[in-house]
Amino acid sequence: MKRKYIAATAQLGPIAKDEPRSSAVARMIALLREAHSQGSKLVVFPELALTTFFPRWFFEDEATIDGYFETEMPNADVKPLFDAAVELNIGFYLGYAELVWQDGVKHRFNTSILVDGTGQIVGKYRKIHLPGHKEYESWRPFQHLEKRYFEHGDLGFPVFDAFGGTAGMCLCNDRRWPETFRVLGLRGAELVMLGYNTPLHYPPAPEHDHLQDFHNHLCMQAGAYANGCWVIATAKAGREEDCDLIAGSCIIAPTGEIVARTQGVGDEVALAEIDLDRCKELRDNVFNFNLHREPGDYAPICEPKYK
Ligand code: ING
Repeated sequence: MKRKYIAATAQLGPIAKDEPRSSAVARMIALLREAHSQGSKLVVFPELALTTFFPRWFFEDEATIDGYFETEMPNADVKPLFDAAVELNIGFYLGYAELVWQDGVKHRFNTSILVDGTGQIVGKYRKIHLPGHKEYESWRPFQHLEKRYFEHGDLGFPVFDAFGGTAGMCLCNDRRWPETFRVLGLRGAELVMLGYNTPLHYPPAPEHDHLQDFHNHLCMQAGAYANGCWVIATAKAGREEDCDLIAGSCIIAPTGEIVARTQGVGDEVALAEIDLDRCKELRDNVFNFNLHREPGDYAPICEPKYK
């Protein structure tokens, strides 16, 4: 695959609580075709793109919770998306809730995969920075129970030889932590893909609600610039089950410039031609890690958080 090609962010509007996976998949196939018709070779879908953002509710029933998870990937519901990608020879990033059994123990992760134009899964990531809380908190207008439903990702921040270069992934809250982009940057990531579900209202600090779009782009533009990488970030957006989710899906150049973004809060693609060779403009100069980094002075970054 060449190092210069058209890529797309494929934003999804709300997915209703009772909306079947087949509906979300059909919507994503339509976006895939739209992106392909405009020359795209790679499409990034949101975090948890197959269902509504279920961590907004408190569930006790195990079967209800498990109903939001995929036990195999691909599976019958998602296969049409894989088939469309193969038909169009287009790669994609997909976020979903992963249920996996390891040594007889059930594990649940907030997961994303990279799928190439032949339908092969070429990379997997499990969300490391889980926001929100573990127990029901009655004061909140809606819950954010990612710490209850997902385990801390156990795959680290891997990079993959894919899409013409070195690609990495993260998920939603990960993007707010500079360490995410720096670890991927140190591993040579030229392209970081991520999906997000970000409520407009942040109950612990409502005085920041009007800053959600600013903070969304701030952290990713900084991550792209400080690590000389492209960022493609895709929202699940709009008013989903009475909860407003921000949009702002975008493609960010290694310079930190937003070169494409969605305009609405529904299903929408935005495209840009990305040139992976542009990463060198930063990585050979202002962010030449070998020349300018001083890890000897960074120890506190890696100190354990509990004394
Ligand atoms: N959602 C949000 C995010 O990090 C959040 C949680 C919202 C944290 C607003 C801070 C402020 O974008 C997910 N799914 O991580």
